[in-house]
Amino acid sequence: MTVGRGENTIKTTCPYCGVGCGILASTSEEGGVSVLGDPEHPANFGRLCSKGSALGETTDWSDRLLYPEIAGTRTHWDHALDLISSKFSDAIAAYGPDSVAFYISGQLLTEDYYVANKLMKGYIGSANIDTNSRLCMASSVAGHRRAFGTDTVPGTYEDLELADLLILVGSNLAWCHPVLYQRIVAAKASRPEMKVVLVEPRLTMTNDIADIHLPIRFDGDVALFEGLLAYLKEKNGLNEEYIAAYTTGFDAALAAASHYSLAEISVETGLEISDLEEFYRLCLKTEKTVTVYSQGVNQSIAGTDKVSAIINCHLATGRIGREGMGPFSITGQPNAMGGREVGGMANMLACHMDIENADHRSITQRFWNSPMIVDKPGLKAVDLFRAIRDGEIKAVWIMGTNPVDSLPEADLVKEALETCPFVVVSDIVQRTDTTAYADVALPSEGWGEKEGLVTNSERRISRQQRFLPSPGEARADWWQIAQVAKRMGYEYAFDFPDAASVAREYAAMSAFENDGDRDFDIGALSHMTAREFADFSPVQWPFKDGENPRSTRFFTKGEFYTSDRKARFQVPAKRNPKSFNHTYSYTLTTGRIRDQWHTMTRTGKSSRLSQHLAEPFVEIHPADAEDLRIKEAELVEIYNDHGSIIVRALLTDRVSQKSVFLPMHWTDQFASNARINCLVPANTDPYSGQPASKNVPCLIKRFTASYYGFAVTREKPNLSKFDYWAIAKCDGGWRIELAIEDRTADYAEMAKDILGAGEILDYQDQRKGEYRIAVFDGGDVKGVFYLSPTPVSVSRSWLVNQLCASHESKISRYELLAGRPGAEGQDIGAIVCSCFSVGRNQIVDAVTKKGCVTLPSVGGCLKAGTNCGSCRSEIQEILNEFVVIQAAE
Ligand SMILES: Nc1nc2c(c(=O)[nH]1)N[C@H]1C(S)=C(S)[C@@H](COP(=O)(O)OP(=O)(O)OC[C@H]3O[C@@H](n4cnc5c(=O)[nH]c(N)nc54)[C@H](O)[C@@H]3O)O[C@H]1N2
Ligand SMILES: Nc1nc2c(c(=O)[nH]1)N[C@H]1C(S)=C(S)[C@@H](COP(=O)(O)OP(=O)(O)OC[C@H]3O[C@@H](n4cnc5c(=O)[nH]c(N)nc54)[C@H](O)[C@@H]3O)O[C@H]1N2
Ligand code: SF4
Ligand SMILES: [Mo]
Repeated sequence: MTVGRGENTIKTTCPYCGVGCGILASTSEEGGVSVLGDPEHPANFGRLCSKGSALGETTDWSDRLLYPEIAGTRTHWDHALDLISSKFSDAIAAYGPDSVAFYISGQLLTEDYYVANKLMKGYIGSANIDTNSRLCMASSVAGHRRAFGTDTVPGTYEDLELADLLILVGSNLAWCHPVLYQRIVAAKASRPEMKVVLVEPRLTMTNDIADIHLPIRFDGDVALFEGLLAYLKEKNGLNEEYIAAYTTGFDAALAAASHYSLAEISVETGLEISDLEEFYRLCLKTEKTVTVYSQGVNQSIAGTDKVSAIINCHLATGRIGREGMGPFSITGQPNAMGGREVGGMANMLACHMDIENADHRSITQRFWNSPMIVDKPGLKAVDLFRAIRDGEIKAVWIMGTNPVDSLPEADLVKEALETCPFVVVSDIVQRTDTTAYADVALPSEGWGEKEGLVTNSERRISRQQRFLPSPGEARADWWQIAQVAKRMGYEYAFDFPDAASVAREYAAMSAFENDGDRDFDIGALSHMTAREFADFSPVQWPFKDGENPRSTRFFTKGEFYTSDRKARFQVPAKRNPKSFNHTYSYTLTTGRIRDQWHTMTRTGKSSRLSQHLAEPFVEIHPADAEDLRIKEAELVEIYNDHGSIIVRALLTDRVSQKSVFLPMHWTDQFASNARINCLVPANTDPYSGQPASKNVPCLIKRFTASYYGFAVTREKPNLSKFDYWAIAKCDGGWRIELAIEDRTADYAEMAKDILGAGEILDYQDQRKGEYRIAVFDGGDVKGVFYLSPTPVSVSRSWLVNQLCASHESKISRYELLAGRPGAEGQDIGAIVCSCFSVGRNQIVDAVTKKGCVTLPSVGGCLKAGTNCGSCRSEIQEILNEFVVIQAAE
């Protein structure tokens, strides 16, 4: 895991979250990749989280799409590109430019985004190009634009450390932006007076740093912040000078906010009046306040209003654009911000210019010297896939995203792709739920193989660097688009020799006729030489031609990007609390887990990352489980009018009663039936078009399994016969959870399907209905399979390491059948620290038997938590549990 800084070490940027950490990557002679945090990168100063640290385990070529394919058969690039250009051109000729579409991704590099956007909006003449940022950042973008006149994040990461009050709204920072979370933990340790408030319906690991947790009712956020605005006014806590000098619309916003009594706000937010008052008092007296928000805010039918309600409070107090102050929308994907800058969404032009603005359209068209320029927004993601389903779109190109899993009404997306006459998918992985529908699949270069720019949450542009050979015939995404553009007749505008030339053109565009009336200006990069591009150092924008790089904040003294340079207060839509009530008994919320990234195409390849939570699950309150007669670790069916899925029940009071939490990650590649988006209706925010993925009505019932199974196997078996299965990578093979409904199923037959043939050792307990079997090949175990009428109870963390161990002795073979180590061995329990594979039982032992009562002492004893730190909040939770018990004894 450690790397030196030898000659073959290069600087690059992490391809996962929007923190945008700098990485030092090295390759060994055998082709292995190891990574370290870059101590000089201003996002992470050397830190990395569990996902970043495991990057070296995801760069092998297994599962990769290596060659272009037409209808699943390998073909030449020329054939594939010719076919795409003719299908797109034919559709445009027959049905017009709006009959084709691109659906792209915040995980593409800026250069990819720029070329795609240029082709669609300036040459094809449609704005039917949208991105998965629609599911992610669209409400923040809409909220920024209507308040500031442009999509600007005013502050920097440093502000989060300098704040005296940090309000985290709908953000599970500890798991989703772990390095930024670690920076806050460090800041709080050095300035204990800093207060953190967590506004979050569940108890998440982020609660570890919270002084106050406000377990808000789903979508109660607008009420919470409107209540705050009214309170600040009542207590003379507003900055009247800032309001008067730099804003308009305050009176209307205040009038709307003052409409509700504290008692009404208490009902809408589900929070006690005393808790509301405590929070509001803290806001009143703390000048240095930063409000960080993420998907609990954006992914809502009131997402844009939530953003506005938050921004209103910052404008009204003048707490914006100054050290330790401001609203801070944190981005999810590595280049979510870059995609916004480059106009990757259906309702924007490049470089933060607006489709609706005739001057901006003219600037864009003249800069590109393009035959046309769009003058109306295109279809946003949800509408785009509906249009595909309805036959309006004849050809679509999907790039760097997996919509069959990640869009709401996901089964409609399947139907749409089945119906669409021509589907192109560019991906790095051969088999995803989306490539299954590709007429043409194009192999893209992945992280480490491609090069270009990305922008993180604080407007800092960094570089992803190439340091690995491209597998097979994989090519850069921008190259693929440029090749098609050339074949469509636009050779002159898409003749980019390399990524640097794309970056230079884009930088020049940002400065073109920009006299300071557009925020986004990176003109200084327009003269970059190839060498400077290769050695690119992270830089925050704006970065104007002739200026030196510097750290900047926006709006300290107004200067917003509206016609009168004043910010606009917004009036959130009138709320009808009754509209939150639905006839279903449960509310389902969806989100992320620590060690997986979205649809798991990359993190799912790392056996270390796959051990933390190895199966799709639902967090359900013990009281609800009792009502539903569901016991711990049984399987449950979650369903509604849209669909149904089967997952494992995890009983916990981290969720409140009548609400459940499900992770978004599992796909048909990793589980039989756990694509949560087949349950999520496509309800969208009226301004941003962002789907409400966080507040989904559902019902729950116990899944009646006659048998539960667990297996570890060397080979990946075909599991389609089972009613439930989930598979995860482990060292030397796979770990598999199973269930079947059929009482009469044949044990031995099942075992053969899973383990194959070999020397058998088995055991059957007829009374309990249990069956256990291990199959050997000489001294190696091919696999072990356990079957039971109740959830299988074996030591999974021990078993997943047995595929790589020798099993010559009888004793060790019987231990395998027993499913746990003998007296000598240790059952380490569920993995908590994935860097050093430290399990829960080991930590409990260290606390209860070895006197480790602090995080550093657990680290000293077991190394747990000493590398990336992503597990520290979980260790702290175990400490809290057991140190308190010990103290009480
Ligand atoms: N490990 C990991 N990290 C990631 C990712 C990943 O896949 N895995 N993905 C990245 C991406 S693209 C993104 S966008 C970010 C997302 O980062 P986050 O937004 O932090 O993550 P989520 O888990 O989607 O949702 C955050 C929380 O919103 C809460 N919530 C639900 N409804 C409401 C509500 O009405 N109000 C409030 N206040 N809260 C609510 C949920 O309980 C949940 O805990 O993470 C990024 N980082
Ligand atoms: N219910 C629910 N749904 C959600 C969310 C939620 O919280 N709840 N969150 C939403 C959010 S915020 C997001 S960002 C989305 C994410 O959802 P997706 O974007 O669909 O998820 P990923 O797994 O990141 O998909 C990226 C795809 O690109 C491929 N890929 C990786 N690198 C490259 C590359 O360099 N080039 C190309 N061409 N392909 C590459 C990967 O193999 C993978 O197939 O999900 C959204 N959906
Ligand atoms: S916090 Fe983790 S996932 Fe995010 S950029 Fe840093 S190392 Fe990558
Ligand atoms: Mo996202």
